[in-house]
Formats: sequence, structure tokens, C-alpha cells
Amino acid sequence: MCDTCGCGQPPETVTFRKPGEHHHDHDHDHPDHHHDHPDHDHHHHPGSRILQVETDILQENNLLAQRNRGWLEAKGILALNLVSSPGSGKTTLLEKTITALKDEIPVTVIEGDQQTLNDADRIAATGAPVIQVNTGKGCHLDARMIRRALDELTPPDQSLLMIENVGNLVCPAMFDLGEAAKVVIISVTEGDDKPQKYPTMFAAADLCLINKIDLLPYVDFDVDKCEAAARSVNPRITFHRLSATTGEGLEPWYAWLRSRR
Ligand SMILES: Nc1nc2c(ncn2[C@@H]2O[C@H](COP(=O)(O)OP(=O)(O)O)[C@@H](O)[C@H]2O)c(=O)[nH]1
Ligand SMILES: [Mg+2]
Repeated sequence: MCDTCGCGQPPETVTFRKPGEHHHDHDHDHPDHHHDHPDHDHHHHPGSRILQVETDILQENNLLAQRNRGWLEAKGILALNLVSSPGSGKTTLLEKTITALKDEIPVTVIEGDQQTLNDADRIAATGAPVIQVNTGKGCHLDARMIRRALDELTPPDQSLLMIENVGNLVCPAMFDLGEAAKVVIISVTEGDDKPQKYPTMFAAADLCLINKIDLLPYVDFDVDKCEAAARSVNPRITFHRLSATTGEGLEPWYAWLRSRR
């Protein structure tokens, strides 16, 4: 975990909103002293202390994630944690997927971003119930945020829950949310070496979606090389090559979703 980027963020910076709603908790009007001086504490703790705190945070998260997992499994809800760099096409893919499957499978969405309701508004336009979690300075969703979001979202039994994590290939890899699987999305404009640079994320994912294949003629991206790099850190990982905007390759992704249910 990173303590330089606000990763172990204090809970008062996290907000939960539905489209059309104003902030109803945890306002941003009282930035606390702590935020303005993120290094303050570190001057007083040796490295081993910081490591202990990080371990505790991850252990607590893992316990809460297992409770989420049990709750979701009992209701027959398939929860997927969508992780990627910012701009890989997660929201676009969700819009397409919900529109294609909504008559077949009830879909609900938890959107994670540091700020704005933009993605929740885009999802709401498809008709799917959605809640936006704004993590403030935080760079990932955690299991406690998901628990709280589930209380507000109340996804129906046997539904599909899509969790769009904060765009970041690092920290979301370490925070189990209670999902059935992580789906990592990489777009062809990002470079085919990303699985080597961010192996933890590719090791944690069951499925890798290679998006924006419509742009392959214009970029230097070797899809086979990218897949081989991901397999070298995770031999079980599977792939679909697709374009969320043109629709090419979306059917095998939908088939994967149906099979996971
Ligand atoms: N050419 C192309 N652009 C895409 C594709 N998918 C998404 N985009 C564009 O990439 C940008 C970021 O997409 P968005 O869904 O917001 O990404 P997110 O940050 O991962 O949620 C937007 O301008 C999309 O229109 C795709 O398959 N092909
Ligand atoms: Mg998005």
C-alpha cells in the first residue's frame, strides 16, 4: 500500500451519492489539519510501525471483504470488480453491457472515483440503479465502502453487481471487496508492457479485457505480447479482445458473464 498518495484515507473524506442527490454525509467543507500535512505522523513513527499499520488495514479489509462475499453469495449476486488505469473504457463498457443485457439480467453498479458524479450519471442514463462512491484523496475502493454502498443500493437477488474501481493499476489490486472476480481492462493506447510493470494487478485478475482494438492500426501495441506478459504473472488469466465503442468482440464478454452466473 502507498502512504504517499492518500491510500489509507480517513473515512470522513469518502462520500456516497446517487444521481440527483446532494451530499448527505461527510462534507468536504472542513478539511482537517491532518490532510494538509500528510507527512506529519510519519516523522514520529519508524518504518516498522507504518508497515504494521498497513498490515492491520489490509487484514481488517480482508475480514470485511469475506463478509461481503458471504452476503453476496447468499443472495446469488455475481459481483465483479473492474480495475484499470483511468480512461481504459470501463464506464463505456458498462454502458454497452448494461444496455445489451438489461432485459436478461438485472444489473446494478457501484462507481468509484475520487470526485464527481460523472460516471454514475452515465450509468443512470442506461436505467441501471447506481451509487457513486467518491473516495476524496483515496485511490481505491475498500470493503467497508462496498458494504455501505450495498446498504444503499440494495441489489436484487440473482443480479449482476458491477463495481467500477478507481482508475489505478496499483492499490485496487490489494483491496479485496468481496467480489467473485477482478476483471482488469487494458486499452491498446496504454502500451503492451503494462502487465510486466503492474504484475500484482494482473496476478489478481481472472479475466483481462483488451479494449479499444479499433485503434490497433494507429498504435504500436502487440496484443499477443501483452497477453504473454499477463500469462507470465498469471497462468490462469483469460482474455477477450474488444472495442467498447464499435461493439467488436463484445459477444464473447457477454457469454463469459452469462457463464459466471
Ligand atoms: N476508440 C475507442 N475509444 C474508447 C473505447 N472505449 C472507450 N473509449 C473512449 O475512451 C475514453 C475513456 O472512456 P471511459 O469509459 O470514460 O473510461 P474509464 O475511465 O475507464 O471509465 C472515452 O473518450 C471513451 O469514449 C474503445 O473501445 N475505442
Ligand atoms: Mg469511468
